[in-house]
Amino acid sequence: MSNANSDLFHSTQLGPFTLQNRIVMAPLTRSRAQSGDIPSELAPLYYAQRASAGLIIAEATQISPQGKGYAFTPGIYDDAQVAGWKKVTAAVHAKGGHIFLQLWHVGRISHPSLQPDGALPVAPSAVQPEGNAFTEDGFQPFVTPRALALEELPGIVEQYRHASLLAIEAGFDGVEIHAANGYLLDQFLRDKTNLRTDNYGGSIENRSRLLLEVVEAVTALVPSDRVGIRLSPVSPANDIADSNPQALFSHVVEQLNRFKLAYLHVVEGATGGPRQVDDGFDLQILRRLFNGTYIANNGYDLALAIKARQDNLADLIAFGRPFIANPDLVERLKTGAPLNALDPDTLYGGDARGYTDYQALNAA
Ligand code: 8OZ
Repeated sequence: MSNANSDLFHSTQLGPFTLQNRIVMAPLTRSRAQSGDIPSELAPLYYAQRASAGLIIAEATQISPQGKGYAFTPGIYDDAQVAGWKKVTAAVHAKGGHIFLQLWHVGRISHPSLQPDGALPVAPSAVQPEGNAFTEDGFQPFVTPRALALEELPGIVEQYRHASLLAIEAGFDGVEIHAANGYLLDQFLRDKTNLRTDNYGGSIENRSRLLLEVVEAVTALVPSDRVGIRLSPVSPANDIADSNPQALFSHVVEQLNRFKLAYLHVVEGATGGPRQVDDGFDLQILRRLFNGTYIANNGYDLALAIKARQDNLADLIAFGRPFIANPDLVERLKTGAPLNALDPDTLYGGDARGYTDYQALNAA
């Protein structure tokens, strides 16, 4: 069977959208935003070059100044950022693509130099992560975050609500709530990072509460078939862990079913690393529990993606790094053409090099 016969390359429905194919461009941090956390002038071109993806999930974007944890990432909390994103969504739509925005609060994965007034990053509990923050002055060790007071949690939910409002104003087709990779919502979920003794800590129900409140607030504004969520149940990314991820994430997914979301997007394995998961954790249980579209991500290549569709292990497949180096990734996979190699030195920061200058086959 030729690649093109795989239904990976056939159009499919996602909520109100007819996607051109089942291939998703995963959210990818590129750290090229302008001052004011405004998307790069080159971002409209970068995303438009990749608009043959069935769905683009634009890079993680901070929902507030407090939600920022890396140098040069874009925001979605003020009008200048909305104006910048409008150019991106218009460019993608002009090419017939669909684009969601990933809503991001990093929690403790930040540094005072990236925070308003040099404040401490916030988190469910004052637990210092191992590792370093990517700041404007290079890598600096993470600090012990400040535990959020109970009274502050409605303000966190409000940040997500406001950001989703602005995302729709900016022309995005929908939003993805980033609850993966050890950022704020994941920090609340896990018992390694959430030591709270109020209604937001302790039991699995309590640790899931903030996430579900965020989903409720976002879906009160954005039709739920335009809202997705990303989870990374077994990833150790950003020093995260839980004593019983299967029970935790089964509960989360069962609760998410109430909202009839557009999709569940799962980082399978260690983010950007091995796909093998801890013994005893079965991600397919989450797929079966979820009543909706399941997007699989992490280390997929063409063969694995075709197999995942044949065996019905996923509805859509998200590719990350291959999309950076191959703006026409869909065409290349469909025809079996070789892929451009990724230049690791231009992943984060910098200019057009390694951003908008990767060639498509027909442009070479
Ligand atoms: C790589 C570098 C910076 C940020 C994530 C948003 O892990 C990220 C990220 C990944 O989800």
